[in-house]
Amino acid sequence: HPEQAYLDMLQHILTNGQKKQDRTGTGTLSVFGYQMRFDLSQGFPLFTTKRVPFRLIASELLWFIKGDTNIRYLLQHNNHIWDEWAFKKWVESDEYNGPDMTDFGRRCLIDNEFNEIYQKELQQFCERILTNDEFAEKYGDLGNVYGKQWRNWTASTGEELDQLKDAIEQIKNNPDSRRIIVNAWNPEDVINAGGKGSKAALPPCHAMFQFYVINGKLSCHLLQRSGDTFLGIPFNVASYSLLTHLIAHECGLEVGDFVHTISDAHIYSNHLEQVQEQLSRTPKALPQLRINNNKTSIFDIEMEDLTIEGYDPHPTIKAPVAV
Ligand code: DHF
Ligand code: TMP
Repeated sequence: HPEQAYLDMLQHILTNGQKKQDRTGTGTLSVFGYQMRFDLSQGFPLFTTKRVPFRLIASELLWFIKGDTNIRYLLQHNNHIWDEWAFKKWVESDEYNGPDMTDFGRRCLIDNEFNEIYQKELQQFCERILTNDEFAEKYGDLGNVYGKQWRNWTASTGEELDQLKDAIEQIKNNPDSRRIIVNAWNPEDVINAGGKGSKAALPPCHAMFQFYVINGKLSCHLLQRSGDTFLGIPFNVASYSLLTHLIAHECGLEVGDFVHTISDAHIYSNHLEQVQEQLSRTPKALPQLRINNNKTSIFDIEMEDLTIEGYDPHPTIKAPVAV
């Protein structure tokens, strides 16, 4: 079963992972360098051993493809996966004068009273992003994250580069090229990222990807510097598989493999029970992706053009995200 590659990775980290501290203070089990391969013709790798919310993955990917970096678009699609990182910038700003939110990501897990205040504050923040243009412009923007780097990379000359569009042009016109790369890792933005005055809320985790065409099939290789294997990776696998499908659709190609290399592949110490639960389950048949045939360009695709058929996963497994 194609999903076994993922379950094997979780088991490999449980067995061979080293205890490693991390930026968020949560602690992980970690291995360095791991690769998975998914043959996309075998079904769409939206994992079935827990429910993975396709709608959130698709709206996040369309947000990247639009070149948008403001969480307002995500909130309009009822997608809250990036809230904490925008909220962090807001509560660390000089303009914030509400209740103390220092270290909110960890405190909300251990202090119920604080969690209530935090949830209220976060909800108000989202409401303000949705309704107040000026506020959204200032505090909804995550900075030079994926959308910016994919579509409007600013060169030292000031010129704006559209890496994604260029990659698609190369796939169409020069498919044997070994240079079809989109790079989100910009050292100018990343050095000191996350700190005050930095240019990105979180330095890109999925840092670089490359396409490969052979026998009329499009493959994609992603290099991810850091992977939260329980929460983030199922999203990343589905997201890049969707991107590969969309580009193949535009270019008149079939889909080949999605190859996923993760440098620091880790399981957070507060995800261990969830991982055990997931490993006790048997994968079911993978679903199929359908893309509206009346649209070709990936830049025109919207949520209603994408459907997942035959998805019957095991139930959701909840886990806290380390901020
Ligand atoms: N930080 C960390 N520590 N891990 C991440 O995976 C991560 N991912 C980010 C940003 N920062 C991160 C962006 N992607 C969720 C999934 C992906 C994601 C952010 C969050 C998440 O919480 N997923 C939950 C619930 C989603 C929901 O229903 O709202 C899940 O169960 O998959
Ligand atoms: P880091 O910047 O200290 O590596 O923390 C980022 C965390 O977020 C790390 O656990 C990896 C995880 N992550 C993913 O796994 N996938 C993603 O798409 C993103 C944005 C983050």
